[in-house]
This record gives sequence, C-alpha cells and structure tokens, in this order.
Amino acid sequence: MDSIGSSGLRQGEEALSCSEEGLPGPSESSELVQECLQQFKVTRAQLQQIQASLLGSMEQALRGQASPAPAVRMLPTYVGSTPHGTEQGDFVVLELGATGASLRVLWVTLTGIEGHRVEPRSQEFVIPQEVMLGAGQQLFDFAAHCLSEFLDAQPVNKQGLQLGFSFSFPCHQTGLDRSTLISWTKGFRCSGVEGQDVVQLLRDAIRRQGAYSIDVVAVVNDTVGTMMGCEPGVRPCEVGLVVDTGTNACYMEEARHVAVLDEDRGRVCISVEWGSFSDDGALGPVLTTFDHTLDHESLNPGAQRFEKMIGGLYLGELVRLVLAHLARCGVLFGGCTSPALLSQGSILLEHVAEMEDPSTGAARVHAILQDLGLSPGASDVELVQHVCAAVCTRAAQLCAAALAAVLSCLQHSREQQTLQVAVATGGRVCERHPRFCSVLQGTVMLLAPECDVSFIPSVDGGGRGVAMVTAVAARLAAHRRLLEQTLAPFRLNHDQLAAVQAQMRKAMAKGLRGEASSLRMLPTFVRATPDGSERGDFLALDLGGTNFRVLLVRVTTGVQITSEIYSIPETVAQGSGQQLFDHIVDCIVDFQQKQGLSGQSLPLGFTFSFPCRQLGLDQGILLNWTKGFKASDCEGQDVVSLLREAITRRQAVELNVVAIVNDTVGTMMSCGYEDPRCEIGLIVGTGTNACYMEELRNMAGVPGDSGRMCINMEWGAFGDDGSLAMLSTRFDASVDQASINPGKQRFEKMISGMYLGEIVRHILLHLTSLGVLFRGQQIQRLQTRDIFKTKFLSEIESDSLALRQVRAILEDLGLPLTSDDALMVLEVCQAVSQRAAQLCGAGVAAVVEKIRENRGLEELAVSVGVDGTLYKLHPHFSSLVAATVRELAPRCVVTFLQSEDGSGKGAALVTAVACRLAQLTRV
Ligand code: 0WK
Ligand code: BGC
Ligand code: BGC
Repeated sequence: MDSIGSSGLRQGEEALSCSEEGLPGPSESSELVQECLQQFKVTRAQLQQIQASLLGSMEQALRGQASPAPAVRMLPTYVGSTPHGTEQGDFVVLELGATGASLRVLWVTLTGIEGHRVEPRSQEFVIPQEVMLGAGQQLFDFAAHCLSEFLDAQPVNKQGLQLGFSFSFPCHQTGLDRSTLISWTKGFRCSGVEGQDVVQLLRDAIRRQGAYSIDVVAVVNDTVGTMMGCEPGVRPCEVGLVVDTGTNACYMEEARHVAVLDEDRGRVCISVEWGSFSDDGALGPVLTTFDHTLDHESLNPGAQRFEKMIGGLYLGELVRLVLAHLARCGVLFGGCTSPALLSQGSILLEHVAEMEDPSTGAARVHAILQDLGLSPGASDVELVQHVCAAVCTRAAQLCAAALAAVLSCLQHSREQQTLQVAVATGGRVCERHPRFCSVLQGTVMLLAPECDVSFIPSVDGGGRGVAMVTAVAARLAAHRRLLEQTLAPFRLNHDQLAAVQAQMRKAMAKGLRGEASSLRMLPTFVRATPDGSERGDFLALDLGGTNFRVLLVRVTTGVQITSEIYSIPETVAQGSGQQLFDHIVDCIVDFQQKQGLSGQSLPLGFTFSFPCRQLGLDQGILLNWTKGFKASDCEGQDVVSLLREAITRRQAVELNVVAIVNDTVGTMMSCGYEDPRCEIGLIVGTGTNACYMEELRNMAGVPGDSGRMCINMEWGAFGDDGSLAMLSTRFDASVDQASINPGKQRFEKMISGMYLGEIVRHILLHLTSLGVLFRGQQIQRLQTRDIFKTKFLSEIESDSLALRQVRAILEDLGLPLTSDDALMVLEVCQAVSQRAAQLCGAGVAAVVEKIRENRGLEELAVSVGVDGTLYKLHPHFSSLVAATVRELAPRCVVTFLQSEDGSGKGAALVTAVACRLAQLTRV
C-alpha cells in the first residue's frame, strides 16, 4: 500500500546535523512555536472570505465569464441525474489518480435492486514513479496491463466487457466517453497527455495490450463516482467530496445555470476543481511560508495552491517543513535535523494521521521520528503532534470553507431558504485522519448554518458510483447504437444517389419514348417562356398545394398580383368531383365580387397540381389524384371540362379557361419571367414534382422535331415500379400503407411535406418500442396520424434553436421527454429531411444532365424555379439539394430561384402567351 505523499517527493540519508548556535530559551522557544503554529490558524472571517470568494468564482465560471479567468473551472460532467438504483449489470472500473501512486481495478456488479449490494472485487497496483513522470503511452500501457492482470484472475465471463474509467484530474468533457485532460495534478506529469482525449488513450492502450476487448463507455471524475456511489437515502446525495492525495468536489447544478450547456431544464453534475482556487485576496493571508516553499518545490509550482493546503499528498510535507524549520530554530529535536527530515516527501499522510491519533499518537510519533533518524524528547513528541494538528485542522477548515461555498451555490441555484442535502465523502484523508471529518463538519455548520447537511462516507471509494455512471453511459451508448442502426438506411452515400440519378435518367428516357415507366413525362403544350410582350388582366387559380388561391394577375411592363386564399376542406377534397369544382367556382365568384370583377370574363389560367395527360393547353385528363385529394368522378376526366361544367352550373358567371398548367410549369414560367435561363420548375411542398424544357425530337407522340416543349415529369411517382425498393425503409412502407394511395407516389412519399412528419413519427414509435426514447413508454399522442407535422422538422432543425426550444416544441405535442430524447428526435428529423433533400437533388441532377446532353454542351448554366413550403421553410433543405446537384452534375452550374408569387402568376403568363399567340394567328 503506497503511502500518501510518496509520489512526487524525494527521500534522503539518515546522519543527524545539529545547529552550532546555542538553543533558544523556553520563552523564546514557545514564541517561536506560537509564531509558527499561529500561521496555520485561520480565522472565521478569513474562512468566510474564502467561502465568499470561491462562491463568486464558481458563479462567474458557471456564467461562462472568461475574464478575469475564474479561479475555479466548474467543469460539466455529462452526468445528468443521481442514480435511480435501477442500473444493473457487471462493469469493470479502472481508477487512476484518486489515490496517488496507485491505480485500482474493480469488478462491480449492480443488481438494480434497492439495498441489494454485491461486494465489488478489486485489486490495487502501485504505479512506478518513472511511469507517473514518463511518457503518457507508458502510463496507459501500464493501466491496460493491470487491467488484464486483474481480469486474468477473475472467474467471470469476459465477453462484451464494459469499463468505467475513473480519471481524477481536471478534464474538459464533451461526452460521457470523451474527456480531454487540462493539466496533471498530484505528482503526475506524463508527457503527451495534456490536451488529449484520455478515453482514446486508454482505448488505444487496451487495443495494444490485445488481451481483452473492453468497451470504455464512460470517464468519470472521482468526486462524481463518490457522489453516485452513495446509497439512495432519505436525502438525495447531490454533492461528492474527495480529500485523498488531492481534493475536489462536485455537485448537481441546475443545467440552466451552466452557460456552456444549451440546456434549460434538468440538472448536471459539475466538477468544481477547487484545487486550483487561488484568489490571492482570499488565500494570501492564510498562505504560510511553508506553503510557498512546498509549492516552489512541487512538480507544478503556482498551480493547485488550494489543494496544496488540503490534499493528503501535501499535508505530510507541510508538517515536515514545519518540523525542519523548528529543528533549525533549535526548538525541536535539540536543534538537530536528519537527512530524512530534510528530504522532501519523507513524512506521509499516514504518519500525520497516526501521530495525531489520540489513542496511539505519542508512541507512533516516537517511532516515526526515529525512522526519520531523529531522537525526539517528550516535549518534541507533543510539539510534533501540535504541528500535525495545526496543519490538518487548517486543511479541514479550508476544505469546509470550500464545501460551504458549494452548499451556498446549491442553495442559490435551488432558490431555497434552507437546504437539506447529503454530501458523499471519500478519500483517505476523510477515511483515515482521526479528526479531519469532524473539524470539516463542525466548520461547515459554522459557515453554512442555513444548510442542513448529512455526511455519508463512501463505502468503496466511488467504485460503485463509477459503475453506476458506466451503466447509464452503457444504456445511452446502446441507445445511440440502436438510433444509428435505425437511421443508417436514411444516410445515402454518393453511389446510392448516383444510382438514383441513373435510375431516373433511364425512367425519363423510357417515359419520353412512351414506354412503360414510373415517370410519365407528360407534354404540357407550353413551348415558350414569356418574352415580356405579354399584356392584360388574367384570372388564375392555384389548386393542389397547401392553399387554394384565386389570383388577379395584371401584366403590363411588370406583373401585379391580387390574390385570395381559400381553404379546400378535406370533405370537399375527398368528396365528389362536382362538389369540388362547385366549391372552386364559389371561390372565384367570391373573389370576383371582392375585386369588383363580377360579370367580367377574363382569360383564366388554372394551376392544377396533379398528374394530367394534356391534350392541349386547355385540356388535361386527370390521371390520378395525389396529396390527399380523392374527389370522385374526376380521374380520367378533363378537368378543364369539369371546371367549365361547374361554371355553367353557376348561372351568370362568365369565365374563359385558356390554359391548365401544372404547378411546376407555373413556377418555371413565373421565374422565367425574371430569368430567361429558367428552364426547370421544381416543387417541394405538400407534394413534389419537376418539369423542364425538353427537345421535341425526344418526345414520342408529340409532332415536330425542332424546338422544345415543357415536360411535366410527375417524378412523385418515380419508383412506383419498385425501382426505389433498395432505398425504401420499413418506415416508408408504413407511411405508404397508411396513405390513401398505397404503392403510389413512392418518390414523393420519401421527399415531400405531406409525408416527412409521418416518417419521423413512425421512427419515433419504433425507437420508443426499443426503449431508446421516452424510457420506452409508448406515448398516446404519438399514435395519432399526422400529429407530427412536417413543419416541426423545419422548426426543430433550425440552427438558431437551442435544444431547450426543441424540447418545448415537442412538449407542446404532449411528449414528456428528457434532453437526450430531444437530441434523438432532432437527429431523426435531420436524417429524414437530409435523405429527402438528397433524393430531390439526385432528381434535379438527372434533369440538368439531360438538358446538357440534349444540347451537346460541355458545360450548362441553367436556372431552376422552385416553390413549395418544405423547400422554402426548411433551414437546410435548399442547400442540401444544391450540394447534391453540384456533386452529381459537376458540369452544370445550377441557380435555384425561389418563386415569389407562386405558380398562379405562371399560369397567368402561360395564358398571356397563349392569348398573344392566339392574337398572332387571328391577325
Ligand atoms: C406554391 C405554388 C403552388 C404549389 C405550392 C406547392 O403557388 O402552385 O402547388 O407552392 O407548395 P405547398 O403549398 O404544397 O407547400
Ligand atoms: C484533481 C481532481 C480530483 C481531485 C481528487 C485533483 O487534483 O484535479 O480532478 O477530483 O484531485 O482526486
Ligand atoms: C403532383 C404533381 C405536383 C406536385 C407538387 C404531386 O403530388 O402529382 O402534379 O406538381 O405534387 O405539387
């Protein structure tokens, strides 16, 4: 058992040397002694000042205030809850740094049954000095060697071992299993570790060792292990205190008070790292010359000043420095010193604890001083005990001032007048020193009278606590693996996207040739984009998107639009065709009345956003409804006739329906009016589709070989022939089966706004059934179809939203969730929308490459007119589409133009062109 104080300090030879000058007289001696011991006296006021200053630094660090640099670090530990006691399993725990020059390996079994404890098995290994001061790799290889030596001796199943790494040094944690060492403390100073992720270093060492495959799932500070190892009792253990070779504390802080965390609910365990507290104003008056000497001769001068007044690595050294001073002053040992007494680290904490022990004290003092080559007199023994008491009392008082600061911080953050809390204590100074804990507790009550504190000694040095955290980390890691497995099919790589692009090109070619294809490539009879000479007033209808709009479009040198939005109730959209078209005419009449157009028969352009086989500009046979529409007696009908019949049914209404266009065509025309290079129309809204200007020569069934015509691809149906099966997931299948048109519009059902929310909902249900989300509790609300709107994806994925706002959106949905749940829901949304955008990008890449090849161009510059709520409102959709197009069609420079006025304007422009062309043929 290595003794505290050994590591980091040097040993000396035994010959006595005594001062030549005369020894001081009794009064002078006692003055010298008093003056010396007085230095270790800390007044209540000084303790309160240290408490206040430390509290100030803690709150400053929590607020993330960088300058002046706070005296303590307040490091978040990713431990968000104290143990539920439900954790279970077998875990390996590796403890490094808590007990100085030794590391400990434990095998901990958690039963998950309250009060049912299985005694951990453990083994301690002494770390050679040269390893503590050598290369980091050597230290971690030593640790990995000890691990396998321990496991070799354990009669246990050694598959799937999960390890919790108790690493007791200041670290920046970025996850339960990711932690970067800030700086060594306590006699350690291995090279090549500071600034590194110590979990990775351990994983590499275990891999190099190659004896066992061990999954390091959590890294924990020893104070956290101590707190988490505390038996759940009347009071939750929310503070962990360690005084061993070093000292530190942790406590459960309100997450909203921790600026670096983007959390507003729940708690997080903060490692205070009070060892580095060094507010000269507060500490200056209590620092003695001995403290300065000790610090000066330490491995890390100027650092960890507070720790060097409390930690077990230093108490023995402080006592030695005082004894050596008093000996040189002739007050002790007859003015004689010994090489051992003058050797750094020769007095260990054990020595101090034993010498102070009221029962064995005097005899032990004698023995220990003789071991140091001294021959103490009776008065020497008593004086040495006074020195030990002075040093340790101060240490306990200072530790109490720091703990009182933590309790005050806890009280503030809980906004409680009085605080009831349990503090788990650990470390050999607490366990072995006869008076340390009683002085500590007494001083805390003095400094924090409004806190009712119970102290619970840790039973196994925190091993169980580390296993608890490891169990939580293992559960979260398992959840993360299940989440990754679930989302993996949504993560499309370049080859998969290129395959979709190639598939689409093949389907386009077949569709253009009039062969069976999931892409119907419908001629739209729109041959020209506006040339700016169009003039007149036009009515336009825009049906098929989120809103039904009636528009008055005045085309002069520019375009003025007046429009009104009308709703299409689901009963009408899924009622009879007559009812639907009568409703449309009602809206037109209402609009005309409001606009004072009643009785006027303006040319009308009808944006009808459903697949129609057009026989002319004003003739479109509806092939099938999509997007939740299902009005009867319409499919197979010419919808322009249906509209005209409805107009006829409504007496005294004159309307001249000139053109029917698809919303993609309307959008292309609308944007083409501003940018003549716009030859593609793209909709990503409730539904999705695209059109583009194709060469007449490539279009079977359309007369003429020169010139171009706009083709409505109806790409929503891409893959209805099974050509997308390799990408379709079980969640896509669930959404399709539950839709009113199963087996249809498969591409649309992977991309568009009507379906993304449903895909997410099905994934959340699946993850809940796996116990990954909502603690496995099936949430009633989530069983409701369409409860998870696609607009939530756009809101949740907005960069400006903190996780807490994501949680707020989901809680409004009635989903009781933790931050981990919210994070997972966010990742599900990201995966689903990313796939949608990439598939859409692969489609656009197929179209622009088709146009480039049509025109035999090396390079093509083209614009795409885009509309649709999802494309416009989702924070990342448009950039992901553009990135995918750049990746799959590098020889095309594609500009995406968001349509401002919707496709209603486009329909009016198509009508205006038709009227202009009709005008030309009439003259
Ligand atoms: C606005 C256009 C309309 C199109 C709609 C699509 O004016 O023709 O159908 O965008 O987007 P959604 O409203 O379905 O999101
Ligand atoms: C370290 C802390 C640790 C404490 C107790 C200090 O030196 O910086 O991380 O908790 O010692 O072991
Ligand atoms: C329709 C298309 C329309 C697209 C976007 C699809 O469901 O079939 O005609 O362009 O939605 O609104």
